[in-house]
Amino acid sequence: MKPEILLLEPMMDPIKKQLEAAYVVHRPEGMGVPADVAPRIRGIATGGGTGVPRALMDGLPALEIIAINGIGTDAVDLVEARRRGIRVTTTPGVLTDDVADMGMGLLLSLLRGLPQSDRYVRAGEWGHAPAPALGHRVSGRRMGIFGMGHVGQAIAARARAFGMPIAYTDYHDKHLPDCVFVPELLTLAREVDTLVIAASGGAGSRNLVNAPVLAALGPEGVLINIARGSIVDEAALVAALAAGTLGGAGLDVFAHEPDVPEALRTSPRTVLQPHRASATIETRLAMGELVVANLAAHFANRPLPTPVV
Ligand code: 8YV
Repeated sequence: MKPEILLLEPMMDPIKKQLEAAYVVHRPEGMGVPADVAPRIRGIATGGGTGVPRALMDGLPALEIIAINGIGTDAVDLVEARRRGIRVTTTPGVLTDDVADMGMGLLLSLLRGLPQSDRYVRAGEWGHAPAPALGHRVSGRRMGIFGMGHVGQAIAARARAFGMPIAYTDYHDKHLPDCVFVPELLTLAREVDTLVIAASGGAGSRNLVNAPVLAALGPEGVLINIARGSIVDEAALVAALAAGTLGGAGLDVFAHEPDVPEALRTSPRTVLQPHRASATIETRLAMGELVVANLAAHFANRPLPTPVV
């Protein structure tokens, strides 16, 4: 008999087909699982942002494995997973470049005003209405990276090609060439004009990018977030953008997705994306293959390719 699993986020067709070939796949409406199905669920495939709500986890007594289609584990209670002996896997490595690309894309879009100019051309305004406002130079800006893991280092590699001096904050000095380690985030924000968040989400990083950090970035400073919305005090961000004490923000992630505060949606100082940093065909296929491989290994009693728990 095929094991039964929950699929909590849509996945690409070839991945979905592989899952359906190997498992009885249930796609719950919202997060509600019918009472007769819940006791039979042995696995979950979910996204990094969606994770598994604790109430759902608690209602699945036979749950053995959570395969996250992403690298973030902040939406899964890992302590509880360990306690219950539930395995947890992620998809490291395969999405690093795409996420870093999105970070640079947001930075370029924001500072060069690409969305505004695109709208201007599409609207047939070119030659008929005043040109969009001048943008700001990207090359040579002072890059600060908060969280120097794989994604942070991929951003550093790109920033280097843009002639940017690079500084970063992390738990400890990683002794990286051409990158200055700054232990305090507030100090980092004072020393740079471009802050890219590439840190992990979760309780340890909640609201660390707060009003003082945003004020330290300053009116010429910009914030780029391709990590987790929870890391930013969103109310403080809204206030700083409205007051012009922060120059701008390029955001792929938000505190309460998919809800985005109206002030961010209407601000001329923002460029926004709906959590899309890993959303390329190539990467989503590679991520999905890892989800499939982890589930397959688990149900065949083989070592998991990319376990976290
Ligand atoms: C994905 C993510 O958008 O890696 C993560 O943790 O949040 C993203 O890559 C997501 O996991 C896909 O649902």
